Amino acid sequence: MSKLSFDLTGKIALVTGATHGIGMAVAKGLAQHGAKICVNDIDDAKLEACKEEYKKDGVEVYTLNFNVTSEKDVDRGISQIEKEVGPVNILVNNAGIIKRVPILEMNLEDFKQVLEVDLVSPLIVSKRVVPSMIKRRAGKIINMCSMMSVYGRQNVSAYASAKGGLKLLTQNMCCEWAKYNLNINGIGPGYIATAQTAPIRVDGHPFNDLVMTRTPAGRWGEPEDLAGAAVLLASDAGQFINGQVIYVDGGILANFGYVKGENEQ
Ligand code: NAP
Ligand code: GCO
Repeated sequence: MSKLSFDLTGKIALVTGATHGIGMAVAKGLAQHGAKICVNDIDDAKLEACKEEYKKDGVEVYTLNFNVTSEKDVDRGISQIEKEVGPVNILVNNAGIIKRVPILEMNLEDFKQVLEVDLVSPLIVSKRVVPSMIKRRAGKIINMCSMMSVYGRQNVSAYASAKGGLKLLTQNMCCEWAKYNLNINGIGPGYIATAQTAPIRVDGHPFNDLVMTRTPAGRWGEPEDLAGAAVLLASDAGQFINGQVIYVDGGILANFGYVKGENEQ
């Protein structure tokens, strides 16, 4: 049996929205295995600041500003990467937003904005990158899904609708593009300690208590916990994984929940 290859040397990866958080950790993991990293954001200050963060781990990133919800901006951004770095071999659709509002209080514009960023933009960026991957008969797409690709919960209707849709979009991309030797998969993080969850992670917040009781591993995930799944899905070692979502959740999806104070027996 030939040696399993997790080597990404010579590969160009675009990780959207990776100036911090999960995207940065995933990008650093891909870089550790040899990939050249491209990072976009919509905030020039964050793009500038992230270079130093990446450099601390020896990673020289190529940064550029484009908005993943705009087809025109995405075309400009990908054309710039193709011209200045090379064709995208690995695309991680990581950029995302969340709005925590009860359905009856959420205005339509906010609902649509979440869908635009979390569901439509992975389609926009993938559609711009995939023709070149098809021509080269090689490419990896990783869509950043969520626990909310499987579960609902109060106040995140737009986000859950988007992430549930992203799971099925991932499966449909697989159905149409796997025959060209492309791998399209998702990662479903559990509850991860980033800026996005900071408001619900404060000590004593009921949601923090819920995560601690629902997560068998008994902790919030760290962004770095996601890098291994990304390297697997981006590498030849994951060549026959397609249309899947790998949940990196400390056991949440396996667990109905503990009764507080329950004895161990
Ligand atoms: P985060 O800290 O909010 O980072 C999201 C990134 O996306 C930011 O860099 C943001 O840029 C960027 N972004 C937002 N809108 C954009 C746009 N229109 N164009 C380009 N970039 C845009 O979130 P995170 O916690 O690292 O999460 C990253 C991904 O994992 C998201 O898709 C999220 O839904 C998903 N996820 C997170 C968790 C969790 O527990 N944290 C769990 C499951 C899934 P700015 O900072 O400039 O706005
Ligand atoms: C929330 C959290 C979650 C996480 C993640 C879980 O408010 O429910 O922010 O949605 O971000 O998606 O996988």
